[in-house]
Amino acid sequence: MVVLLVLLTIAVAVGAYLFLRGKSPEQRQLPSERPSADRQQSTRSTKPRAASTAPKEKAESRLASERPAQPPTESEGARLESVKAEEPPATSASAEAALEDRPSQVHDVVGLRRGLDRSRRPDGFFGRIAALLRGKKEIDADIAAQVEEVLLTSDVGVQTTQIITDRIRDTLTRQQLSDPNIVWDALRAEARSILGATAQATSISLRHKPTVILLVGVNGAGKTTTIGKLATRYKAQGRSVLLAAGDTFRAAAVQQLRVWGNRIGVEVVHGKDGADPGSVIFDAVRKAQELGADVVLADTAGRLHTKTNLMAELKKVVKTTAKAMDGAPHEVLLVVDATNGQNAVAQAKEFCQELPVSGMVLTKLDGTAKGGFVVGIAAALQLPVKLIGLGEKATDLHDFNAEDFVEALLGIGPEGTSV
Ligand SMILES: Nc1nc2c(ncn2[C@@H]2O[C@H](COP(=O)(O)OP(=O)(O)OP(=O)(O)O)[C@@H](O)[C@H]2O)c(=O)[nH]1
Ligand SMILES: [Mg+2]
Repeated sequence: MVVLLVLLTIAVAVGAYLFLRGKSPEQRQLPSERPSADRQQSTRSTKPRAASTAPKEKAESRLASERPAQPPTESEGARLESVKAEEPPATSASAEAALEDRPSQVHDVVGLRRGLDRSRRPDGFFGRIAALLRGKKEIDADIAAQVEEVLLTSDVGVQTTQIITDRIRDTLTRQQLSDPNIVWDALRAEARSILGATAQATSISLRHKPTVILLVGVNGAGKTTTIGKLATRYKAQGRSVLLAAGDTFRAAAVQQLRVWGNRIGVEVVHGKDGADPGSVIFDAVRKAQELGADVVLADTAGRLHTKTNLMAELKKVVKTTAKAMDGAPHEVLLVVDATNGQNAVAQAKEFCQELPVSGMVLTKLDGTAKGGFVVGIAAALQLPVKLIGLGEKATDLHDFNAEDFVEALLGIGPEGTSV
């Protein structure tokens, strides 16, 4: 009997072993370890999953583009040189486009948003409008007036604020006006349309050899710093750069430019204290031609737009530069301190009346909560914003792109707002 029982137990054990061996590892899992067919189905097919991975992918691709450009290695530099040597002369529009400042055209929305942090805080441009609209069942006249006030106090300007709010009232139905998300989207669309309209030819073209870029603006706007940032960028792209110390007025100005020059490893052409700024820039352009340099970045002394003699001096600088090279300066960039708000708009208008300004550089956007200023000044001057400064470091210079900027400043609606 005992023997029979032992034999039976062995037979059952062997049978169970053989049965289990015939199954796949997956089949051997305990039911509780296996994802249910329902769960698999639901994660594969529902929209929330698609929606939650898309921003991650976007963020990753943006983060990849966020990395600062590294200086080319020796071999990369040589490659760049040979590519440049092989380039045919720019004759057609497409050839010109190929010589645009392409490598810097990265879409760094993450970096932009970080730089615009003050504007996105609860007490900033984004935060204040979002707080007004969020959770509202109805956007009544009172809220509309408060939105207008935020736009006005964020230096969007009276006229532009009026245009934006009128358009929103005219285009949205009564029902749409009671939906905060729709109102928010309409605001974003207006900002995009205003900035987009002035955004043609925003890239700085480097098709001339050398391309001469003159920076002008009021005192302390960030001209010299922007030159340092641009020189860093161009050098990292393998281009040869010369700096012209056209600020012969301020005692420490040449030294400030030399510090940048030494740091980046580019030559600074300068004259004696009090020298004629035009002649310094003339010399720099001629030297760049001799050396076959790609870019001349010319600094000028800061000046108040109201000082007619100083504005006349700048006009002379432009004329003298043209004598050094036909068509130069190829860009006259007006550097504007964004923290000066509407004052800066008035100053900028005066500069534009006196000089062939080709675009703006808006600096210190990291230091203001009034990011709406960018929309205001672009609309008031009808002048492209070419670059924006978001800090003091060499890498804190961004190409301006209307889409990216609006995304960074007003991205995500009021209900899903994060400030
Ligand atoms: N936070 C911040 N500071 C900036 C930015 N651009 C320039 N600055 C700072 O602004 C100050 C003035 O910059 P400068 O480049 O000397 O200005 P400038 O227009 O050459 O001044 P002048 O030569 O006196 O007319 C410096 O302390 C810079 O570091 C920016 O985008 N963000
Ligand atoms: Mg300066």
